[in-house]
Amino acid sequence: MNAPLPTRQLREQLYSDMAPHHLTPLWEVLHALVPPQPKTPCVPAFWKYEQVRPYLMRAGEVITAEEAVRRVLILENPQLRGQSAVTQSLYAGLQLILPGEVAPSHRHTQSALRFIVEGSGAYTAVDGERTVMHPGDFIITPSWTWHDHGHEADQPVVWLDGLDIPMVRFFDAGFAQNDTSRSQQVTRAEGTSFARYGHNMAPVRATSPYGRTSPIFSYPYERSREALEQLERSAPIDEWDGTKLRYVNPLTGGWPMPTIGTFLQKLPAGFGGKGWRQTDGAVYSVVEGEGEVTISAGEQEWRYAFGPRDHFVVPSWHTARLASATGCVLFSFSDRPVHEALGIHTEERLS
Ligand code: 1HN
Repeated sequence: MNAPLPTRQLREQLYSDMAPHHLTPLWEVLHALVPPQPKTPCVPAFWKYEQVRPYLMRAGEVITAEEAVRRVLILENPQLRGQSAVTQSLYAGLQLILPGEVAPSHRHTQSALRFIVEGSGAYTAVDGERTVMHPGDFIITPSWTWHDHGHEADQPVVWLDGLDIPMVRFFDAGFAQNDTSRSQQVTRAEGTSFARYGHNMAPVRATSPYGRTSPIFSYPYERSREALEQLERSAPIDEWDGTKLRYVNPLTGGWPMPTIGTFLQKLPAGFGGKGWRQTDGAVYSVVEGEGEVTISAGEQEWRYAFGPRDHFVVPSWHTARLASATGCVLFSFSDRPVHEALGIHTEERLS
């Protein structure tokens, strides 16, 4: 007679017997499935513009915008290489368009934002309306709208693309189509969307033309910066954020995009901010000035000294704090609208 098998062996036998039937025991993975606090595979990362720019310009020499469709260097999280992701839910990239080029018209269910990093005079066309880009402008391409980019001025133009690609991939909900024409026809004068929706007014019978996405295609930097500058002079400065505003959809007061929240903040000269952490991982684009971000998780610490056009990512539930001797302006985006929609957004401000 065989002696009874030890418990461990009995369990292993069970696992291997049921494996061919696509069954697996929960109790072996339970703790990893519901960790006591968020545990992201992402790590903080920093892209210094003067290091990235030469590669972008080389890309401009080896492929045209037309051939590439979109000539972009993806900012990949070092722990998510090969996944085209800067966080688990978000995509970021730096796109280059050169004078005379066209990035052909297409549409997809993924929503996109552009934040202009360098150069002026390129345009993006969304749903029949062109918008000329200037540094610091925040531009939206709503889900499933035709969009193409072109450039009729004389300097390279570079912008940060932020898309919800990993999120849409997670839900297996991506559709895309190429347009029959290279550049879409212009059907509305430039500035129409801003005139209709960008002045604390709206058409009397306004229905939301792009569903849950803002009807404003471009939020000009000049206007956003002016607001921050005035508030910095005349209102209390937040000890964590400096002076920080979020962009809004004027028809709802909510986020400008259903999946991505966007922010602009100004740190005054001499700012030494307190630390915070939150569940939404965020990508930052430095607009003006210099500063330093310190990010920590457990025993590990990352410290980046940043200047204009540098980019960095603060992953979920990593503690971050900002400092600036000279004062600076930072644009950022995160997946916060989705956390809020799901009722799981959590933020902790450390004293
Ligand atoms: C896209 O359509 C753009 O329109 C940029 O500029 C980046 C990344 C993946 C898929 C589509 C654009 C993109 C993209």
